Amino acid sequence: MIESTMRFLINLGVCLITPATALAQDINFGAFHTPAQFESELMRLPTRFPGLAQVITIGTSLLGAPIKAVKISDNVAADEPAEGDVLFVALHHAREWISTETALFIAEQLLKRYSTDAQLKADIDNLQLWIIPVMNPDGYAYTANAAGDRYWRKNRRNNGDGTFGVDLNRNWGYQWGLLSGSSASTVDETYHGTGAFSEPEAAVIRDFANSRNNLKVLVSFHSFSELYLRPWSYTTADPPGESTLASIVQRNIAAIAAVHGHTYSQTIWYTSAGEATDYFWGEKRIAAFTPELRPAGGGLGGFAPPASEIVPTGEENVPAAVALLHDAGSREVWIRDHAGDTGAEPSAVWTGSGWSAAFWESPDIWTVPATLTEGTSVTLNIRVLNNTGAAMTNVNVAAYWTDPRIALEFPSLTTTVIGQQTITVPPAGTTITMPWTVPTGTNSWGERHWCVGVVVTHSRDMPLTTQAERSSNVAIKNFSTTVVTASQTLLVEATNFLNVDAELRVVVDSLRLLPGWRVVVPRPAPREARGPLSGIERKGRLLAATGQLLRPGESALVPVRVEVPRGAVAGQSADVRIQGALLPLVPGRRQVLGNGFTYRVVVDSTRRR
Ligand code: 0X9
Ligand code: ZN
Repeated sequence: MIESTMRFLINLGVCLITPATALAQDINFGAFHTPAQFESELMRLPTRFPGLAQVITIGTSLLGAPIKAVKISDNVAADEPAEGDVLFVALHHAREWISTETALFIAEQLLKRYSTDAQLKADIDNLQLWIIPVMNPDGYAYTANAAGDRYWRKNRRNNGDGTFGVDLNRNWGYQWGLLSGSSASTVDETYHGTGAFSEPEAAVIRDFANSRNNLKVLVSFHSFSELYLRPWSYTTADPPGESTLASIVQRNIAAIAAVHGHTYSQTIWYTSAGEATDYFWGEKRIAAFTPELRPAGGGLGGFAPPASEIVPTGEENVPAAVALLHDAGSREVWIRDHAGDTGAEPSAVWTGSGWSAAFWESPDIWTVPATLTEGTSVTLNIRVLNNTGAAMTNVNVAAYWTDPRIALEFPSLTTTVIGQQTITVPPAGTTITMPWTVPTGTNSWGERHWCVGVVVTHSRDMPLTTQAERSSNVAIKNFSTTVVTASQTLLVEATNFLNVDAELRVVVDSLRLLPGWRVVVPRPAPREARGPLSGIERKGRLLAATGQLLRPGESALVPVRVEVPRGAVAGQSADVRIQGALLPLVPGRRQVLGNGFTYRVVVDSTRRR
């Protein structure tokens, strides 16, 4: 009787005290969580941080377990597609428990610091952060099950031959199946599965990432060895944009080392094809990294370090995560992609028939003289803007040129360095100059067109992609080494690179024409066998000519002429932008032809109307 009364009182006491303390109670990282404890801590975050944290189920594992993501953002219940997205994933590999603990540790730290760290708050307010701490729930359950195996790596696919499991970090669709640190043998720890994305766990993360409007960076946490890896994984060769990735890796390694003195290394001694970060960089040019957490060494036991390693591992990885959020969420130093660019990313989007803005026409990149004669040395001018209100020191500005028909990203394997400077950018911005020897001859498509790209990097504001329209740190400018006079006709060449018949659409943007100037696009010659022409249409400042049908592989030359009024003075000039697109005759997406070009048209003394 006394005993039961006592129990009642104790329980009552617990009932009275629990609600307040449970909300305030931090997660205990003094021991590895069981999967059930982990789940309950995860589900407690939205209650502890209302309006800021949400847990959603993004898909289901092979054996039917939910795959969950913690979303951290202001207005957390609303999807804000204009904001950038950041994705952290852990536990591709079941036994790498410290990666899961670290993902949860980072989530809790960000949520706790949000209210006191104004910079972090601003970045989170400007982003949607998604943390998927357990990508492989079936494997996780198996490693925690006494009847299972603490050192299980793969998922729990029954391969049908007495073996189980696919290595989820060999199942991604970039270079999938290449026998480079990836195995076709079901029994192997690196078995790649029956096809790219054969495993629902990898497909769920891929689909979730693709459903995001504006994914900027991916971190895939693993253990162990204390490394901070970047693509490529499938080969030891450098990827396009290697220096962009390497700068981030070095900055993050320094941030990690500053906490407890553990300096993570940049390289691993083996390759792995079908790995997650290769997919994101290879397919999408989204910066992606693989930190391999503590410990630095050890055999199998390295996957089960002492629980006392959890907190320091989490602590040293928070600053690198915060730095990536700032890269993604802020715009400290930047260059405009077009005159209307505010720094928001993307600065232009494909609308189905053209780009919403000419992002290859940065007003902050120009030459003196403006007219380019091949082989001559000109002065390249670059204006760098500063959004912080204070001088920014140690800003690295790198300029490159390339053949825009080969690659339109900076840097890439085919870009040539024009120059590189480390500068201070005052609040009002600054313009730097460097000499550039104008390329001679023609590009790979036989055109006298070249593209200059500029990349601005600061340790607090790094580019997360090599593509101008998706990064305020990257800007490009197309140049033509041909100057046409107003009496000449431009011949614009377009090739149908699709494998179906397509209608050619040429759009001429007369935005910069002086009053009275006119662009003339002759009606394409009729081809009876290929249907009627739809002719020429004028919409605002755009002149569009459609109707020319091209077989696959076929090219057309479209004449474009600029007519100037009688009063035009010799030497006056205007830039005419020309963009081509292909409209497939079978249902399909319109395809843009290259990035378009801008011709400089000058009035010469022999002009006529
Ligand atoms: O092999 C893997 O999937 C990763 N290492 S782990 O010990 N956690 O399994 C490394 C993936 C990244 N690999 C390279 N960058 N080569
Ligand atoms: Zn791993």
